[in-house]
Amino acid sequence: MKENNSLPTQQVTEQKIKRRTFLAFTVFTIAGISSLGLWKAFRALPKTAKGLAAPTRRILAFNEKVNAQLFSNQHLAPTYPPEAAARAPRVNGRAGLPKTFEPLTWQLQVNVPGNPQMLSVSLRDIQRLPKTDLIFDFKCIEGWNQIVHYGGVKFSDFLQAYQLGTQSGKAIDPDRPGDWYPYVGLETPDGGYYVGLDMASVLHPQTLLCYEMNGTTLALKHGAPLRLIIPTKYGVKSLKRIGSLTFSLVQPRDYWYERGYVYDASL
Ligand SMILES: Nc1nc2c(c(=O)[nH]1)N[C@H]1C(S)=C(S)[C@@H](COP(=O)(O)O)O[C@H]1N2
Ligand SMILES: [Mo]
Repeated sequence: MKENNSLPTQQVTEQKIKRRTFLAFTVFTIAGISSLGLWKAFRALPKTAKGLAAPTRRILAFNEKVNAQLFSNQHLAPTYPPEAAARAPRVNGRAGLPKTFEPLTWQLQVNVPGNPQMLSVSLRDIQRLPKTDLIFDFKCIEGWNQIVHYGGVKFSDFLQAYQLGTQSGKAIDPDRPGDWYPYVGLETPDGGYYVGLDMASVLHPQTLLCYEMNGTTLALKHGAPLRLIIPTKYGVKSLKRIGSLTFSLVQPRDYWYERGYVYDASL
């Protein structure tokens, strides 16, 4: 016996078309109204301190935990030859960079809990430490990226040289994370821009305190005299014009976190 596989032809009457049109309109209207309702209900949910609905912030916090577990100092961002670097990289973000700034009298202020203004470090002091060059793909959350060439001191070398970053006051020991201050906060001299970083990311070998770009003095618009470069995170964390560096037991304030972004901004 053979079955007839072809679909049965059907006479579609005008009445049917009308009925279906009506049905489609009704369904779409209800769907539209209810999603608007859901959206409104979602917006009405209690906000966390950081301007996001609590469930959104919970999801972001969960993702950050997963990222922290996956983080490793052995994972390096890809690097490139110097010729690949942009000659005049894009300038993005001017928060905390007023024109009135005086670079010649600048010093880096280092603070530890209970002892603010513990240490001031001049640019010369920093330039005496071993220099590291890094050519990598800089990524901004706004959706652009470009290969840039920065030069400076490894953050970890700086901490080693000044015996900073531990609660015991001893030199940082990679095998004793319990002794590290868990966070470092960086701020521009005027406090107009600020980021918080976890110590594991600060100790990553490609995290640099930079005073050079393309082999010459860093321009003010790119963060002179000293800027952070942290290739394991989006550009938002690479603070330009560091004024102070503060070790902390709690998450330091963070400019874009306060405006609803994830805290860790890791790639
Ligand atoms: N002081 C300060 N640093 C900052 C910003 C800022 O607004 N102010 N913007 C950040 C963002 S979002 C990006 S993408 C990079 C851009 O660095 P560039 O201007 O050197 O390309 O700087 C970061 N550091
Ligand atoms: Mo950015």
